Amino acid sequence: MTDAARVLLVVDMQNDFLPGGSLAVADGDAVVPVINRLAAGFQAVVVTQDWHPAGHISFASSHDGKAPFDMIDLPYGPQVLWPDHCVQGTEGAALAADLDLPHAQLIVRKGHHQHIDSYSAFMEADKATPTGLAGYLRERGLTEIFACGLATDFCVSWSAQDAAKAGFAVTVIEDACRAIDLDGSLEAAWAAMEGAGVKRIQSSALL
Ligand code: VGL
Ligand code: ZN
Repeated sequence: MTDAARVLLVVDMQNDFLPGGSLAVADGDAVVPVINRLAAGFQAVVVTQDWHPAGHISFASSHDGKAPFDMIDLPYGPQVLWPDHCVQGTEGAALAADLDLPHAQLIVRKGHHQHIDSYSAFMEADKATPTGLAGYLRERGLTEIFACGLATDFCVSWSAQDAAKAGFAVTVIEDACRAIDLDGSLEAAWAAMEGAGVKRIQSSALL
């Protein structure tokens, strides 16, 4: 595989997932300089943004009597309820100010349907509605995906698994990610990613 086939997929590096944000991932800001260094080595860089309408179905505040991190059943399956986060156009939804990716070519916004969540950058949580990212990457001949960002056990993991299912070669750069780790979700995510054929490396392998 040539370098021209490689793309760095930078997942959800947004203020609400950083310390001080509404759904802060512990130590999430620590990956910003790592991602900036990694991105310098990639011709192709694609960024994702979690991008929910106000009152989104994944917000605990949208469900009477529910609290953040409760689970509910939706028509497409079980859903974790989150604090309100990454509401379209808000400062919380903006990319981390210190992210230095001037050469990034595409920003994929996901989770924008009121009644469907989307951890994955490829397929919404109903497992039926594609985001369009697979087609974009295929048309550009970008077949080898290196994924990083937040959170390892939700949006990075679901994106990596869906990409592998769609036929891409996928590697997650572990130290360029941080996890939410809800009830063992990080360990479960690595097992699921391994099962899907996703590779796991450290950034030192690329830097
Ligand atoms: C994410 C929970 C809810 C993520 C997004 O980016 O991992 N997690 N929405
Ligand atoms: Zn979200």
